[in-house]
Amino acid sequence: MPRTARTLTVTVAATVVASTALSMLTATTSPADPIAGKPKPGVQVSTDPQQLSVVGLPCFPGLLNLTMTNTQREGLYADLTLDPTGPLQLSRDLFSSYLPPAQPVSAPVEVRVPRDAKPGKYRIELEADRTKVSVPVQVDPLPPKTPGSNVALGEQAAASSTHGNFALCGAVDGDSDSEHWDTLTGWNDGTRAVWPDTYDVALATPATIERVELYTLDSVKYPAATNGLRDWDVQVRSGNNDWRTVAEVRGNTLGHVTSTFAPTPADAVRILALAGNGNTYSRIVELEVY
Ligand SMILES: [Ca+2]
Repeated sequence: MPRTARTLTVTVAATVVASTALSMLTATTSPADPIAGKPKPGVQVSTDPQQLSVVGLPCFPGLLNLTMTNTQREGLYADLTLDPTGPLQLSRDLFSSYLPPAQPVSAPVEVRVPRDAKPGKYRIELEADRTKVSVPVQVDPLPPKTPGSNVALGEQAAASSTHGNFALCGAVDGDSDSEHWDTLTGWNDGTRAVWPDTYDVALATPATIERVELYTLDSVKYPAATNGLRDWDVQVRSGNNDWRTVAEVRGNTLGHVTSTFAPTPADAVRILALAGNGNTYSRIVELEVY
């Protein structure tokens, strides 16, 4: 046999052995094989933002977006647990989801603290499939309420309904810019073409009020004349469960409407929404009370 042919035979055999060794190596380092030692976590965890500041106003939650990413080749179900320290209160303590391979899956969590929470540094501990992430949370002092300040800012809101894509507290978050409508800065009711709808804000302490400023949706894309609130009553409550109308707005096509009335004691303010332009939803970008 010529020397060249013998050499070729040996080379082929070596290639087969090397290939088998490689496949065995791959198998023994698979994350699913317990003999290979501690497997790598199959889920990556991240948050946006990576740290947060909150303040003890009931309707001023910090918002954190949670993301899990499956780093394995097969889909899996994962549980992300959330464990807050100190006075932090979370809208969820668990985010469970099916995770397709390599596709991030996200969910929001609202972070609140009581009005009397001690300012300072706290944390939210996240864990999913042995991946741990610690999110720093700064609790800031309450903003001072001076004469002339908006007494509805960040206070407890309630509504007849809220559309799933919007935030109840969005109308008292201090942002009245309609161009931010898609960023949860506004309230949109959840009963299309059905009225009335109500949006209430409970004041922290009873106050004498004389002016309400209402910003309804009025952006370049969604003008007030076709998407904003058209007809509503401004109502106040003081010391009992009766709502008293102090101002009426009818036929509105503007984005910003000021209602003034005789100074009146109030512990809560309600917008009784009666009709919307376009006959779809009640939309309030911001409600201010002075
Ligand atoms: Ca707002």
